[in-house]
Amino acid sequence: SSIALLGVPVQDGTHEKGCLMGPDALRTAGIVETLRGLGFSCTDHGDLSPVTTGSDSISEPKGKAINFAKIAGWTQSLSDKALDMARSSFPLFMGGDHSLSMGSVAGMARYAAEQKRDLFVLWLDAHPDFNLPKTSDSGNMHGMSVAAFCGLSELSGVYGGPLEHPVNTSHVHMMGIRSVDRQERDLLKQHHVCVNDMRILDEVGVIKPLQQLLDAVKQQDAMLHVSLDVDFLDPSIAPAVGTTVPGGATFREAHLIMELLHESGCVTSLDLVELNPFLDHRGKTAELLTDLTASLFGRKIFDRPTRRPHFR
Ligand code: DIR
Ligand code: MN
Ligand code: MN
Ligand code: MN
Repeated sequence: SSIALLGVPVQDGTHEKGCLMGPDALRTAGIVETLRGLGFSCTDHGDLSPVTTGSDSISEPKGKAINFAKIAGWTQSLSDKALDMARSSFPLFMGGDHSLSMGSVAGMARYAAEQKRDLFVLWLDAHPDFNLPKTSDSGNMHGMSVAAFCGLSELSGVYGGPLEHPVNTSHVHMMGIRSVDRQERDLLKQHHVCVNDMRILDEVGVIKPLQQLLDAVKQQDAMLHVSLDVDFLDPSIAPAVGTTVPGGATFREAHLIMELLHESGCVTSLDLVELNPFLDHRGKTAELLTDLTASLFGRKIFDRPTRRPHFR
């Protein structure tokens, strides 16, 4: 089977600059070579360019949504490219900030519809990213991705009109959540999103909530998109992100999730997002993301390379 990598160097969805270097940091960490080493054929499609959307075709929403037209340009470009990549391979999207999921997930939902299958999303993040322009305190669009690809009408302008294949909100499963805005919380409840916050991982661990999702995916023969925000991980192991939140997933929790996902055989596409190499220590976060990706594609602990001493 073949993996198609795409860099999406968008950073207009966040306030902190540096995410545009994320794709190159993952390449430098050896993501292509690592996947080839696991026996996959792996093509790097380079970096995506956004389409320029004429201001007449963009209806800006009421409220705060910084760089709305630019994000619309990335989203529409990426949705088409994701659909195209999915027809021939497993798409792996390298961010870029989390607004990229507006395009990657929408594209995968279009592909799922072509296949007459449903799409589930596993959202690994400290944040639910379920804000709307009218609920967001920051106005940063990386905090609105899930609301967008679930088809909430306030954000349909990023797609140039109502979304034809929105993801069902009850098909979105979140893990690692520990920073929720007040009005975002009300929206999540209203739309029946499955939110496993950090407390749930503390109490029952990662296996049970993950198994619930995988059972649902298997039962419906659905597709599964995984979206991994660096801030899902504890800042002590993954410092290279603009929005660190204490108390994140540990190294072993993260690898266990990836190993279980591999064994399920359910995953059909992946985002690696919010990596800001400008904030990293000697590429350690890029290497951790590469190692987690390797676990998702079947690498076992005993096959992992030993890392250089400065990582200990
Ligand atoms: C916050 C932070 N909820 C916002 N979101 C982040 O700006 O809407 N998502 N950092 O990853
Ligand atoms: Mn580049
Ligand atoms: Mn996020
Ligand atoms: Mn986040």
